[in-house]
This record gives sequence, structure tokens and C-alpha cells, in this order.
Amino acid sequence: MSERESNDRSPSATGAGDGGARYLTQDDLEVPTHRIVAPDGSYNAGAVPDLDDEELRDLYRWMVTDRVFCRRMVNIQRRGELGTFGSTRGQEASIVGSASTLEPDDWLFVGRAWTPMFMRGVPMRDMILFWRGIEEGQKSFAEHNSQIAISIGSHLPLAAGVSWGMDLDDGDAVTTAYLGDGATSTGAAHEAINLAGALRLPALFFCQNNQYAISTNFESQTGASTIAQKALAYGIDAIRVDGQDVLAVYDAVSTAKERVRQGEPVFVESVTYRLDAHTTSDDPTRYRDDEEVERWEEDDPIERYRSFLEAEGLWDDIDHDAIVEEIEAEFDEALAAANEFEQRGVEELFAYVYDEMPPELARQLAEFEDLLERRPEMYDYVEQRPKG
Ligand SMILES: Cc1ncc(C[n+]2csc(CCOP(=O)(O)OP(=O)(O)O)c2C)c(N)n1
Ligand SMILES: [Mg+2]
Repeated sequence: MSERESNDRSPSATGAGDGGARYLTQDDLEVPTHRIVAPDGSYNAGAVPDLDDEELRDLYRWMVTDRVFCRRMVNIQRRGELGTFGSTRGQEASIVGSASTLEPDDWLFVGRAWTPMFMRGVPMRDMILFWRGIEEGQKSFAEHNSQIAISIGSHLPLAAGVSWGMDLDDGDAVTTAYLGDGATSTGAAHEAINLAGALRLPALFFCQNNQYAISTNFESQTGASTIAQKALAYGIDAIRVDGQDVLAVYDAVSTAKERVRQGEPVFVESVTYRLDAHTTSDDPTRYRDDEEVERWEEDDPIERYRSFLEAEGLWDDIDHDAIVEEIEAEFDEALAAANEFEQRGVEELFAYVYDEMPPELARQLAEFEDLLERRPEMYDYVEQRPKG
């Protein structure tokens, strides 16, 4: 028997003899959405992940951190103290539930998710520097195995490559790559997820389907009913989870991590919503209705989790106002430290990527410096933001 005949990949394995060509359709696959706490606060007690009281309270604290950080960043951008910023308001459960599973040795590639980096030790100051375009901020990102990809999807082949390296090293660490719904339409996502499936790499793809890629809504993004189902075509198991339910996200990602550690890549689709603009440069009223935003605002992930904490008797030990005050103070301090950085020179555009600058970059830098010397008016085209 040839190899082709010996498995069910043979076209004759289905449909033969029943007189008709059978198509696979979107409806063939029912993709359930994993949920533990419902929007009304009721929950499936048997499915609550095994976390102690402190860990459960920490989830709340980090979600509030995410919210406060974003509010402050949007505020300082409005005051002209930041070039731009992409808020994650509304995605706190998705972000914190997933990031709580990170181990220090794991590699983290993030899309729209800043708090995971705080959770593994990156100081807020460096995130402010990053959004001010000060490359030095990224030094600490690298120290904590964390990278932000601005070029959509570009980090996914890197994540697959790092996972491959980990696999060859026989280590215990895994790679977690955050991506957006829009990123799944890039060629890079296809290549990376396919590679992970083909080589069984220790990679976890965590896709935050926040319903938008700037102005492109999910319905326009893809003809597929869900993003999770796409993983199957790459031979990767997937789970779709309610991204407004921090416990469900934690549960989905921590069980996924166990599989990944066994050498089985996993794809997670977290269904969530971006409440704020894409970035502070975007005006979402041009492409979505207020009613839609209000509907999602009513299903606030922090409030949903609070209902659970109250029901479990854990809320009494949480002083929400004190948490907010502490995070505000941390932000104030981070901002003051970031403000100590003076305007940066153009040579910084060329620094930090390589330990030793390769000849081609050195040539470009020399050419750029020469241009600025000969034509100082070109400086007008180099945006030199105050304080970076
Ligand atoms: C390769 C590339 N193309 C286009 C852009 C412009 N861009 C920035 S964010 C974005 C949408 C990303 O959407 P999604 O992946 O859903 O992530 P989200 O911003 O919603 O978190 C686009 C098109 C980019 N940064 N990189
Ligand atoms: Mg998106």
C-alpha cells in the first residue's frame, strides 16, 4: 500500500460512492467559545482555575494597572508630551489573563499589550520612552525577552524561529506571540504558523481579536467565521476564548502552555474589543457607531471580574482606590524619570539594533549626517519631540 493510500488524506477516503462532491464549509466546524464568568457575573465554579487568593487579587490589580496606564498615556499625548499611543482599554482581561502565564525564561513578542511587559519587570519609564521614539527604552525590553512589533505580523516568523531554537536546545521555555485579528491576514502570519505546525515548535500564538484592524472590522477582515479555525489548516490545535473573562483567558492560555511545553504549538483566539481609538492619531467615530462601543463598554472586563471577586468574598480585601493611587504614583515617577531624557540626536535611529554597527548602516548614518551638515534646513523635517 502506498503512503498516500494508507491514510485518510486520500481523496477517495470520503465521498466515494455516495454520488456527490462534498464540500467543506464554514458550517462544518462549530467553534465554541470558552467562558467561566458570564457577563452577568454568574460563573461555573467547577471551572475556576486553581489560583490562590493572592493570585486572584493580582489579576485584578494588573487589569487596573493596564487601565490606569492607558488613561495616563492618552492624557499626556493630548498635552503634547507623547507622539502617539495605542490604548488597550477594554482588552484588560485578555491581556492580563494571558500574560499571567508567562515564565521568566519564556520569550514574549507583543502586539497590542503593554502590561505583560510590566508584569515581567519592564519599568513604565521605558514604555513611555518607547512611545516617545527613544530607542534606549527598548534596552530593558530586550533584557526581559520582550519585543514590540510595529510592523504588523513581522514578529511572527521571529517567534517561530526563536521557538525552533528553543526546540533545538531542548529547553523548557516557550515563545508567546501576541497578534491582532488584522495580523492574521499577513503573509508573515501564514509562514510562521505553518512553520510551527510543520515542525511542532514550542510556540503559542495569542490572537486578540479586538474586532478591528484600525478601521477594518472583523467581517471585512476575513471570510472565515472565526480566527481560531484558521489554525487547523496549519495542523495546530486552537481554542477560542471569551476575552472579557480573565479567568477563562488564564485557563485557556495556561492549559495551552502545558501543551506547548510538550511540543504541541497552540493558537488561541481571544474575543475582545478595542474601546479606544486605534491610536491617538485615529478617529474611530468615522467607522463605527457609538452604540456598538457602548454595548461593549457595558461588558467591562474589570467589572465582570469584580462580580466574581465579590461572590468569592475576595473583594473585601481589595482597596480599589488605593490600587489606583499607587499606580498613578508609579506613573508620575516613571514620567518624571522619562522627562530626564533630553532631545535625542538622529544617530539614535541607527543605534541599538546591532552590538556592532554593520558597514551598510554605518554608511547610511554617515550619509545622513553629511546631509544634515550640508543642508541644516533638513532638520525641519526631522521631528524632534520635546523631551525626546
Ligand atoms: C506591515 C504593516 N502594514 C500596515 C501597518 C499599519 N497598521 C498599524 S496597526 C494596523 C492594524 C493592526 O490590526 P490588528 O492586527 O487587528 O491589531 P490591533 O491594532 O487591532 O491590536 C495596521 C494596518 C503596519 N504597522 N505594518
Ligand atoms: Mg485588531
